[in-house]
Amino acid sequence: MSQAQNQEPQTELGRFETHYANWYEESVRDPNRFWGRHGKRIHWFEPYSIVNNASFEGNVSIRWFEDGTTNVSYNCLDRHLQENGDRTAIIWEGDDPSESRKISYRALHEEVCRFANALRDRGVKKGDTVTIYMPMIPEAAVAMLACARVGAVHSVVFGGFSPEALAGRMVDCDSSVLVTASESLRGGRRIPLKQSADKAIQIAVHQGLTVSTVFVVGERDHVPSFVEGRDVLYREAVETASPECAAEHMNAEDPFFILYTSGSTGKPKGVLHTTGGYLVYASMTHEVVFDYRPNEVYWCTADVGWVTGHSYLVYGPLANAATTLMFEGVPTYPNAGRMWEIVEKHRVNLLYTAPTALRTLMGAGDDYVTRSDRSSLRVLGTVGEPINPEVWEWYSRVVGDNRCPVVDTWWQTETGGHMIAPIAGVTPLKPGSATLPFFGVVPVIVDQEGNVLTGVAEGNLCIAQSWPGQMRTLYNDHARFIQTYFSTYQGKYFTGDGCRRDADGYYWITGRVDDVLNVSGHRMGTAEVESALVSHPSVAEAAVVGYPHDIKGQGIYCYVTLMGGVSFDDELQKSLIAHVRSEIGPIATPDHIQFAPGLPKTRSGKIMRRILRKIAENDLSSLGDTSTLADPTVVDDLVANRLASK
Ligand code: 6R9
Repeated sequence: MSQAQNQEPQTELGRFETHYANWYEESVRDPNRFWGRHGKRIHWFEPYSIVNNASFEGNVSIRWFEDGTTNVSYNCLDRHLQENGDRTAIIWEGDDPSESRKISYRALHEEVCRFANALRDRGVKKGDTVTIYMPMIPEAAVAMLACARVGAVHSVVFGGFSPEALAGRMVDCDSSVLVTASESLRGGRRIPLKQSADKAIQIAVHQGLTVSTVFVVGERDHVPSFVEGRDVLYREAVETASPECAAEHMNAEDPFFILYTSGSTGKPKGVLHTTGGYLVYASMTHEVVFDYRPNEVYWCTADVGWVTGHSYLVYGPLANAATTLMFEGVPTYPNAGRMWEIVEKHRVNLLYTAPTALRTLMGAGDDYVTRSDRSSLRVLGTVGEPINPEVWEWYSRVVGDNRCPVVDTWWQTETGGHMIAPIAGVTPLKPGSATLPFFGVVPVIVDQEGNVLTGVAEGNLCIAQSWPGQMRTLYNDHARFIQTYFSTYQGKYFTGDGCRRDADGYYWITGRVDDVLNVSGHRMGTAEVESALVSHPSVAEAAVVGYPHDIKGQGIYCYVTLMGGVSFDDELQKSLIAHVRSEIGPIATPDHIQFAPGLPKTRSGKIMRRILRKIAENDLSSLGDTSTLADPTVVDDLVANRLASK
C-alpha cells in the first residue's frame, strides 16, 4: 500500500489488513456461510434455510435466501417503531431554502400504511406494476414504500424524462397505475409534471395501455386537466384511508422493483431486482461502506429516479434506521454554496454525491464552501462516474478539511449496491480509485478474447460470482438479460466498464467500453440519442459519440446526414436539439451537432464509430486506417468541419 493514504481504523472491522482480508476471504470462499450470517440483518417472517443458489451458465438463474419471506416496507419502518419511532426518518429540504420538513419513523409509517391502503382501494395487488414519476419530495419515498408494502412492483421514472420516455416505460411494464405530482420545483423553476404525465398517458393509451388510476400530489386547483374517475388527489386518498395496513409477506425472490436503464441498443432495459437479497445488500453496503452510525444525518444527493436514489436515499438508509436527507433542488440554487449551507443547517454527517456536481462547485470557488460550517461532516462519498484525482483532492481538502475519508463507490443499476468501494475509515485510499471489492464481490479483468488477466492488468471488468444485490433478469426479457450480460464472456457477468488493477490490487475504473454515454453521471445509450435524431423529419441518418467534457464528464457529439433538399442551418440545429430534448429529456441535450454529407462506413455498411469518436475528441493524429472505408473522403470533410468541442 505504498502510495495509499493511511486513515486511522475506526469501525469494528479494526485493522484493515487483517479484518478486511479475513472477512473478504470468507465471503468469496464460503458465500453461504458469510451471507447466511449477514442475511439476518433484516427481519424475516419465515427464515431462509437456503442462502445462495446461483448459476451464470446456461439459462442463468440467480436466487438468494429463496425460501425466506420478508417485506421491505416492514424492514424500513415497522421494525424501527419501538425503539426509534420518534427518530427523524426523512429530512426534506425544499428547492426554496426557507422550506424544510422532518418526518419521524412513526409518521412515515402511518403515511405509508395509508397510501398502501389507497393503492389497495384502487385494486393494486401483489405483483402489479406501478409507475412513479415524481419530484424529490417525501411522497416519492412514501409511494415506493407503499408499493413494497402491498407487494406491487414499482418502476420509478426520473422526473426529468420526457412524456415519450415515460410512455415507453409504462407500456413496457404494463403499468396501469401512475403516481405523480402537479409540478416539480427546481432552481426556482416550475416544471409541469402532471402535464407531461397526461401527454405520456395519451401516447401510452394509443399504444394499447389501459391507465386506470393516476394519483396526483398537489392541490386540486394546481392540477391541470383533472380527469374524474381516473385522477385521484393523493392527499384526499391518504386522509380517507385507514392508517393500519399489514405488510404483505413476500418471498425473497418476489420481484421488488423495475428500473429502466440504458444499454447499447435503442430500447431502455427494465432491470429487475427482487426482494430479500437486494435489501440485505443495500443495507449492509450502506452501513459498512459509509461506516454509518446510529443517529447520524446522511445525505445522498441522487434523484429517486436513479438506482442511487433507490439503494442509498431510500432503502439502505431506512433499513438501517438512519436519518436520510432528501433535497428537492439543485446544487447551484440560489447560489453555488447551497450544498454546504444544507450541510450546516441540518448538521449532515455523511454526504454522498456525484463527481459532476463537485466539478461544478469546485469551479465556483472555495469561498462558497468555506463560509459554511462543515464540522459535522465525517464521511464523503462519490458515485456515478470516474472522479478525477484533482476533484477527489479538492473534495477531501476543501470540503472535508482533510478530516473525512472520501469513498469512491463503483457500482451499477444492475448490481443493486456498491461493488468496488472502500470502507470509510478502514481502507487506505488512493484518489481516483474505487479501491477494493466489497464482501462477496469477485472482480475479474479480461482481455478482448475473454482471457482472465492476473496481477497488474487493464481490460474489461467482469464479476465472476453472484452477490445478493444482483439483478435477476430484464423484465419480461430473460433472453436479452443473458445476451447482454453473460454471453460476451461465458459464465461471467460483464459490466460494460473498462478497468485497471494496480500493484496493490486496487481497481481504477476507466469508463464504459460499450456504446453507453455517461453525461453528468446520467447513463444513456448513443443509440437512444440516434433514434431520437432520426425520428426528426429532416434527418436521414445519425451517429452519436461521447467526448471528454470538463464539467459533465462526457458531452454528446452528434453527426447527422439530412434528407434530400434539406439544408443545415442554425434553425435546423436548434430544432434538432429541441427534438432530442422532447423525445428523451433535457439530460440528453446534444452539445454539438455536426452536419455530415456522409458517415464513415465500412464496405459492409457499418458506421466506424472509432473514427467519429476521434474527430469529436479532436484527436486527429490517430484516426487509424481509413482505407477500409467505402468512401474515405467523407473523413476529410468531417475533419475540416469539426466543431470546437473543448
Ligand atoms: C450507480 C450508478 C453505472 C455506470 C457504470 C460506470 C459508471 C458509476 C462509478 C462509475 C467510475 C465510479 N460509474 N460509479 N465509474 N467510478 N465510482 O451510477 O449506476 O446509472 O447504472 O451507471 O456508471 O460506467 O457502469 P448507473
